[in-house]
Amino acid sequence: MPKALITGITGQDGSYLAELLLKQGYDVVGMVRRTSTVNFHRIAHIQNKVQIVLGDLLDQFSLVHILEEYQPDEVYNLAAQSFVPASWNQPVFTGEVTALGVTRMLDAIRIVNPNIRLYQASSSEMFGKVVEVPQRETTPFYPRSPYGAAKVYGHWITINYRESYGLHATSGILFNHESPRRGLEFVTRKISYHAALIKLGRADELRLGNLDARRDWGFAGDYVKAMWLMLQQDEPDDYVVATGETHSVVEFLEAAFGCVNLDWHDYVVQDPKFMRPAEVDLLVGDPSKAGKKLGWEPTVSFPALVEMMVQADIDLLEKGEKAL
Ligand code: NAP
Ligand code: G4F
Repeated sequence: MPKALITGITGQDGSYLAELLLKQGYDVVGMVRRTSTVNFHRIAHIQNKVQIVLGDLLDQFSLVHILEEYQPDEVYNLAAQSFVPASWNQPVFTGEVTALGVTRMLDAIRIVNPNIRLYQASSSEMFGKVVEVPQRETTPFYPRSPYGAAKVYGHWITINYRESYGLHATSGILFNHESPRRGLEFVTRKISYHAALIKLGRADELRLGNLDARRDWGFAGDYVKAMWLMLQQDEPDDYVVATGETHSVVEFLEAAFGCVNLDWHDYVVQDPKFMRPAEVDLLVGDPSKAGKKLGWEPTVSFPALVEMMVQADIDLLEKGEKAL
């Protein structure tokens, strides 16, 4: 039975990836950091099928000990401070986790067992103020936030350990991917949740920042399949994973409020609090390499994704469950 270690298993992607790997017959180990209250809501349904181990990307020895103890064949490094606005509030912390955390994991692999395959969660935020449309593996980076800059470091140190030590270290440059398990602070889930709240009469406004930003939004369940496919290749490489379509925040609003037969103009208030010091205006990826080499393609369209998220939030609220 192959064994995989997932860092960030309590996050959106970690939960979908754990489900996928369990279905593929993997023994799954999930690394979690110590918190004062348990935050396993995304993996509650599979908690008895995975092994949970305490560790932190800030703590080098915890990574070495976990690799020594569990001897995984594959490591999926999904852990990060992943919220872009928080990276301006905590730029050093973001660098420690999202950038240097990658080096800590790469070095732990090099020391314990250089045959372990690594997936590094790189991001389309690295393209930032884009110099080419659409963005592909060869597009130069121009990050626009401490988060984006940290991800550029993580991306290049992954390539460097591949070239320096021959590690099977692969970097997936994933464009935005969403789901009902997306954190409430990200714009898609903020919109789907508020559309549901407003429809059910439990809120009367939604405060947002820049409505003109454009993103290439896909479904997280599709994107974790690409991560797994990358580690099944004989050679490590870098891959863009995207839908190839771009939509604005306004288009997301139209679709989401359309699902509940409301007009978003009646509820949305623009609030300077949610504007960013430097914005990423347009992201759209070219996933043709992932299509050709991995046989990967997205299965969920933009309207289907929006509807899935709004419906899930309505169901959640109608059941009286707390949104997390
Ligand atoms: P997420 O929901 O924010 O999950 C992040 C995970 O990292 C959580 O499990 C979190 O644990 C964990 N974590 C944070 N700091 C840690 C530390 N110091 N040590 C150990 N674990 C730590 O993010 P996501 O959307 O699933 O994204 C997964 C990865 O892909 C991230 O690296 C993100 O930057 C990257 N990415 C995401 C997207 C996207 O659109 N979703 C696109 C490109 C790249 P807690 O639960 O304890 O907070
Ligand atoms: O949903 P967002 O916060 O995602 P963002 O910044 O694109 O980052 C996400 O995708 C990256 C991949 O490109 C990941 F690497 C990263 O970890 C994360 O998952 O914001 C999307 C857009 C931005 O342009 C933002 O300015 O929506 C705009 N926006 C407008 N109003 C808002 C809001 N974003 C948030 N979070 N909240 C608002 O009220």
